[in-house]
Amino acid sequence: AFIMKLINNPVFKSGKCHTTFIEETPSLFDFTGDNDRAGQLMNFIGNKIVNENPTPKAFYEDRKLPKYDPERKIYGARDEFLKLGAEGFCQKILKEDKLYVTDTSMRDAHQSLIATRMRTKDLAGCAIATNQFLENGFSEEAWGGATFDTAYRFLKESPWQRLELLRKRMPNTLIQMLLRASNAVGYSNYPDNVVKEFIRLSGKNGVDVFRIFDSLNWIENMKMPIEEALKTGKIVEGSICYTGDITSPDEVKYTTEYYIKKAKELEALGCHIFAIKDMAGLLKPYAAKELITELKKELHIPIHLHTHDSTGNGVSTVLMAAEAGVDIVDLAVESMSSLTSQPSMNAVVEALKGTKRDTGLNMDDITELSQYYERQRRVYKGFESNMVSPAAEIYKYEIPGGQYSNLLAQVKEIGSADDFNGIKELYRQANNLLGNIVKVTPSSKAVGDFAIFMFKNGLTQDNILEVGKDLSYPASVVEYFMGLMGQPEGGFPKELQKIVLKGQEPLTERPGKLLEPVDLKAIEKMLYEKYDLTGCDQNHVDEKVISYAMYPKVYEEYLDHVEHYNDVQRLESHVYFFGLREGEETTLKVFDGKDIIIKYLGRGKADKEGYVTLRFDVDGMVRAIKILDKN
Ligand code: 3PY
Ligand code: ZN
Repeated sequence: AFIMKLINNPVFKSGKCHTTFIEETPSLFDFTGDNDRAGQLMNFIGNKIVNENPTPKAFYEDRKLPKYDPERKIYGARDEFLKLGAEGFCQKILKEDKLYVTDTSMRDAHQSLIATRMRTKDLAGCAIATNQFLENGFSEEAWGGATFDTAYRFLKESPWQRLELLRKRMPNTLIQMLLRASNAVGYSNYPDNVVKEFIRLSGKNGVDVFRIFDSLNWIENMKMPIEEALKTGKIVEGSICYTGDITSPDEVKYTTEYYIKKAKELEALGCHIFAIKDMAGLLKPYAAKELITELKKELHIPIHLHTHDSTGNGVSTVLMAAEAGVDIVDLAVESMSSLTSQPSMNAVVEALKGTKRDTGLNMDDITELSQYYERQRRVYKGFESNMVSPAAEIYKYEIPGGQYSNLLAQVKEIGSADDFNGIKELYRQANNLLGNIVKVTPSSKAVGDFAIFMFKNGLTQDNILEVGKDLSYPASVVEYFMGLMGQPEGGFPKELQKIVLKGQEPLTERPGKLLEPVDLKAIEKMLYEKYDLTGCDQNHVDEKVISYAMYPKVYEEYLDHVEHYNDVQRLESHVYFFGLREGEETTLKVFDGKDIIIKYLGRGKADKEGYVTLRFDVDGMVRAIKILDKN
């Protein structure tokens, strides 16, 4: 492109140019043709180098994918599901001794350990191997929860493309997602038509298992999403969040009977599987034994256990549950496990090897997978939480894993790390003041926001009704007391509700029912007018429309990013986050199977306007770009 520009330049053609002609003619370097993908990506990388990474970039060894046997024919859980249907397959699981395993490495593990930052490129890099190694397992949790908005927001990639790619690379594996009932993959209730359309598209485009929970365990909020998920023909897991401690003599609310009652309600709604979702890792080993034993007596569908290892008791909890007959458990491959993530798959696989509950997974296979994640995880070091050891005190405070590390970061911003103990105690008090509720996205946010608010305003559970009378409360707390998250077990504490709502009338009905439907057709029209959607089939247009409906601002920022820099998801992760070192090159796989090799040659000094010229070698051609130094 450069040579063409040069030989077609009228001054160059006339032969009257100086030796400095090239340096003095910036237009020669202006590659803004519509197929100038490399130019856009150079700008993206250049910006990372100049503006976002002041410290020298670390060295990352070449990306090494896990080894697998390309000849091996796989017959996995998805094949069995396609043969037997959702109910048939789940009933078959119920009869088997094998402990089925879900690998959470592609969703909850990185959500809990590295702030949901793992990119599609890294997930896709081990997807074929995962499909093979998980042949005897149940599913790969790879979608939903916080991964949806994070993909657009921080990774500038489409979660739908991630689903499509993983679907292709894991044809024999059930892909599982986490759905926050009427909150879909968002943080507040959406109108019914949005939730329905989102579920339809998720099922159509690759999700095989829907795990559905409500942040207050309010079944009323779960009915419509369960019904819609059942319509897709996929596997539906109704899930109840574990809170409190069934083994404590003081537990009067979240008792074994509470969970049995909820589980039966979900079974009656037609769920194929019942899941216990222990998002904070509160289910102690002996509690797991009791709970699973009692649930097994009452239910006629398999039980799936989800827990976190935040307290350090995760593997014990899983083994006790296995002993009591749990059918499926969530685990993460070793290098993505423990602390705020799931318990280690490798540990459980080895512990049960040769026993009646043998998982059927192969230790060498999952070690290979674990080593891959270990290599990739290094790139995400900046997103690791400060938690370096388990914290059994979580039993007391009931703070979900992800929130625990978040809260620590928040506390450091507003005060000193020493205040953390005080904040944790306020979190406990805030939970009581809100009515001792289930704490999981988004209800956990209300508790966390409330605790910070109490800290800043010198409030405690003893003085709040007096001292806090005239304060205005955080949005999430108001939303909670308005009934916009649903109804908590046992109702709202009335006195505090009055103080917070200041005369507003709270809802008593399901919020989704009252919210005005979103005009999806109008969004489609707007997107067509504003963006180039040529080549998009209706399915892809529908994905765009629903993404906009749920996250208008975040989604538009993503579209603008794509327009400006093109598709960045195929860049290697260390290049995406840190750019290139001088002399370093990266191979970019483009969709038509072609590779572009981009090498960073070096930079000049900033000019008067503050622009820095960066030189690259793109497929053997030297190209330069100018980036404004914003520092
Ligand atoms: C989510 O909603 O993203 C969760 O992981 C809740 O535990
Ligand atoms: Zn979880």
